[in-house]
Amino acid sequence: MTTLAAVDLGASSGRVMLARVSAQRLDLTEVHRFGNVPVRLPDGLHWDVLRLYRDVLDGLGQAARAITGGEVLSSIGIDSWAVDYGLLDGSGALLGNPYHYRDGRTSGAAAELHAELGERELYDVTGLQFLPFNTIYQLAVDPAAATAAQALLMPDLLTSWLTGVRGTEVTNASTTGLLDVRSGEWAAPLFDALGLRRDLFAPLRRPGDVVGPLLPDVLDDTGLDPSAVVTAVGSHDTASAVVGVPAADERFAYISCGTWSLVGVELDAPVLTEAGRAANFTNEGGVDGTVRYLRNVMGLWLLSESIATWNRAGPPADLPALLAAAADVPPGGPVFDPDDPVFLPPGDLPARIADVLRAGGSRVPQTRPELVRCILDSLAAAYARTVRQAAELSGRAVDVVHLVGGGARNELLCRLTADACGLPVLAGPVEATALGNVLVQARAHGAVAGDLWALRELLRSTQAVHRYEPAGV
Ligand code: ADP
Ligand code: LRH
Repeated sequence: MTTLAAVDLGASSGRVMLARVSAQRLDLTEVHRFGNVPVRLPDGLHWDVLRLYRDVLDGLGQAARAITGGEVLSSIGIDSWAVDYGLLDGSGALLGNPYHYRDGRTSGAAAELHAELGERELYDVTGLQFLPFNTIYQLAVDPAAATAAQALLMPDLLTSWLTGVRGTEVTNASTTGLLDVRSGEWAAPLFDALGLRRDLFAPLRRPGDVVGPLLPDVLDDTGLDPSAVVTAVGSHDTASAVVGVPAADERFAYISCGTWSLVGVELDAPVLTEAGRAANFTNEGGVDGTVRYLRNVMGLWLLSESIATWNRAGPPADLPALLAAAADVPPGGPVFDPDDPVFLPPGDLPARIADVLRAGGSRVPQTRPELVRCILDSLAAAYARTVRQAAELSGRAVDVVHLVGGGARNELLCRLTADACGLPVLAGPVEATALGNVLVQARAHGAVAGDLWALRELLRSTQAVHRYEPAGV
């Protein structure tokens, strides 16, 4: 049995999980969970990266204390949300607080870059969907980028603080808009066009590569044994989440359902058609050279930011109670397009949803449960549309939809999704990302063997899923 730790940083919360893995066993225990609360400064919206690092160290300390007897922690893997980065100066010091992808400074950046480089041409090189906050657009408006010694994506930044080793894990690099989708290497001409050094990002590394041991200060801080190493995983959380999908064969679609909902299929090779580009489908790099052909759907952000809005005005809203009341709202209510970019920035989402509904001539929900139901109906419709498009655009037949992440706790959403898709929804694991993270480490350290299907077989024999049949089938 091998003991491993997964650090999984989502946009709304982070966790450090302890895993015990063998060929027949996969146990996951949460040792530390913490909020990920961004901070608005006069110059924009930032991640509280030092707070996050403090929580990572505290979580690893908890992991060290949770290990008993002769057990040793072999390895640690870190994943986080994509696209964001920290800049370092020549001495390795962080140049300012990393920006949050929801910060508004990139508005207009894409249009300017597209006028210069061409939107189709960019897609043809990178295969990446257009999101206004892709790293390439952030770097284009970042005055420090041209002079910085190095840029590190968020999981790579935390990895470098733990180990002193700098690298860029390739699944996350594929979300920057600066990686060539065919070669899997950095697209040097794009760096040149942006006036960036070609070696701005540290060299690429792959999931399963051993990064190195922990620095002495980290050992002091956490009480971990010096034999522990950090191992690269699918450091883009969605790459790890898709490893953690307990699919039986390739005829599946996934909804990685958290702050965002990432909806698509897993392929062996990118699809770079004009139809796919026009539908804003992306080809993100997965573990073992797989491709995640998917589209971002705005996700449970719509719900969490609505609740945050209500909480600013009164006593805290209770999510399970709201969902129970939303289940009693009759079907057939109003729906809106969750992917309207107006919903991206933080702030009063109920007001923006009402504006969008009004503008489309739809009835505006009058109560909180009605609004929650409207959000969930709209998400389920968007999931169904996107699953259908993913299958059509890729030619991949889909028999089942796996819904993983925090959204798998939302029974109403799972039921509505099964009904809208007309397909069974298999919900869970909730912690698919942490499971995908530990499985890649476990394989790298010899605790399990085989391809992604062998890893998923272990998931299928150890993790509970809940099946939702579509109504009327
Ligand atoms: P991320 O990794 O992006 O931070 P998670 O996968 O942790 O997101 O999912 C967070 C979401 O899970 C929340 O926004 C919430 O909608 C949903 N969630 C969490 N707990 C529950 C619950 N008990 N019931 C229903 N939904 C839940
Ligand atoms: C989900 C996610 C998603 C990205 C977004 C920035 O957490 O990594 O895959 O598009 O965050």
